[in-house]
Amino acid sequence: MLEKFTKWKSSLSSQEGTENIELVNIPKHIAIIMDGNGRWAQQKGLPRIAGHREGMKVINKIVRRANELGVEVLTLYAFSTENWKRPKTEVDYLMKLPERFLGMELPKLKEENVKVRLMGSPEDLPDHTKKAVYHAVEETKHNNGLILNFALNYGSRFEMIEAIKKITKQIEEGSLRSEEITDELFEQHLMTAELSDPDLLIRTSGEIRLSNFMLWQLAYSEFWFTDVLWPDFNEQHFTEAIAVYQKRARRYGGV
Ligand code: V07
Repeated sequence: MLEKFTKWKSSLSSQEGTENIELVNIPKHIAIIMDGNGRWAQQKGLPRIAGHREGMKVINKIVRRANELGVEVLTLYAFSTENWKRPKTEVDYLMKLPERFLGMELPKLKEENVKVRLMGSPEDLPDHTKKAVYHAVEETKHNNGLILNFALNYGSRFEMIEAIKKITKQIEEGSLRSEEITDELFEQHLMTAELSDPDLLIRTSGEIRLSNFMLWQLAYSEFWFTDVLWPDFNEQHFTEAIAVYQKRARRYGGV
């Protein structure tokens, strides 16, 4: 039993503590709702966009740690279908973040064998945003390391309605019978068709709800909530969430 546990000391940041983490039973797919960026800025008397910019910097650290630990898929909720309701100046700023992030990080992501993937409706994004994200997807499509899945203009109910429409169309065309609708078939029509369901959901900033995020896919996932605001989130919090996941898995006799 003992050899299953390894003291994990970060090579990235010297101020970090050592976490007890098992290098077996790492969650394969981790999904994160990166909440609290606006609040972080407001608390500091800064404009909300300053929080989004700071939140963007956190992603690098988490991607690196996820890759080191052998996580297979990291899904990040970057922009929801509801976020269009925010003030135009904020939306315009948010829509610049994908190209900013990729402009700085794409070379490193390529080097680290990360595969960038998207989930959502890219059609409604501004052309400059689309261009940047499609370029990143194209440039990393042959990579076989960590899948970095950005939920961009994503909403779970919309995703499911779209799946129902596709299935209904096949029935109308006669290529499918309604008896053939199973959860496996439904899943194949979601935007996560090639991905496993998340094993662990992390939400920052103290909100204890799903907010229309991966409602189908999170049916059996472990949830970990923290009051920490996303710009303050770090590798240590991430490792703690994984450690809690592993403790729960052991308690339920899963391993
Ligand atoms: C956004 C920074 C992180 C905190 C949450 C909200 C603000 C990275 C991206 C991104 C998206 C797609 C992609 C590469 C990077 C991003 C938006 C907002 C809209 F292919 N951060 N980030 N996109 N924030």
